[in-house]
Amino acid sequence: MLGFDVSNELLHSPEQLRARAAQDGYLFFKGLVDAAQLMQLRSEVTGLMADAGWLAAATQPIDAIAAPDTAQIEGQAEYMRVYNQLQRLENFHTFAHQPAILSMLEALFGETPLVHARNIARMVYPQAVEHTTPAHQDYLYIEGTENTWTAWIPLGDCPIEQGNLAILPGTHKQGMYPVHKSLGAGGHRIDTEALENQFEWRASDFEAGDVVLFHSLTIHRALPNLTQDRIRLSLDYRYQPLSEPVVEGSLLPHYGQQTWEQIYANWKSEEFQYYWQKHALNIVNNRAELREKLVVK
Ligand SMILES: O=C(O)CCC(=O)C(=O)O
Repeated sequence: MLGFDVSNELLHSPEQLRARAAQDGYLFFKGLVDAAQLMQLRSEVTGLMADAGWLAAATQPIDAIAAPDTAQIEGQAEYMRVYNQLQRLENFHTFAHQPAILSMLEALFGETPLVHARNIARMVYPQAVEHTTPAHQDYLYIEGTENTWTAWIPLGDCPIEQGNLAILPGTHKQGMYPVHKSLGAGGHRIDTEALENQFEWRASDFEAGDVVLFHSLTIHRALPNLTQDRIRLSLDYRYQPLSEPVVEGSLLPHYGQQTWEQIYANWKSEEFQYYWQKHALNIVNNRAELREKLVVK
């Protein structure tokens, strides 16, 4: 599989940045975010996993090595117990406001970006390959403006075999594709076989600090985690132009199992609490029929 094109040289050329984004539907940057802060967050997340007994005895928590013969699967009770603790980490949410991401997006959007509040982390086990995130377009789940971009950021170095994100560049130009019910994040899969004559999948190894961002209509999926015992850890943060429509769900905690008040309970700073309330947002409803129309029966 071809690697991502690196766009760092476009960071100071907004027009070229916009042209590449319009052409490919994704942008990949080496070392865009602060690797030391990212590793601090990794140590907090893996600390929670170690406390929960998820990691192999006599290993360093930071390495996220799974205890033998275990798999935690997103949505299941034990996964959610730890995930809800992760959701209360201040650094997990504040990291979405990394200045380098925001200034790049300001150039891309030509206006101030809105950081969605519904931040997501993934803890993906090699023993759960059937739950690998299937090919999909984020707009199905996010709605609001199509001009929403997801930043996918592994929590540390992440070689391709840990199950990195793969992208089908150019697929953001033809609207929404039909979906089939599926296992894995989101629960719906686009059948990409026919598209692969026209478009080519890309994916890359990541070093701590590398970021890939993609448009809400760009088809992407996760590759299987083919390692023996390494848990793939990654972040999904979402952004859109401040003036464009946003649905309320994008401003609520992921999974909705706890309130912002509970999430903020032990935070040290108020700077990034309820930050979106400072803006007069264009809040719109979900289109209830969107998914209904796209699911192939
Ligand atoms: O990291 C993953 O497995 C899924 C990420 C993704 O596709 C998404 O959040 O849209």
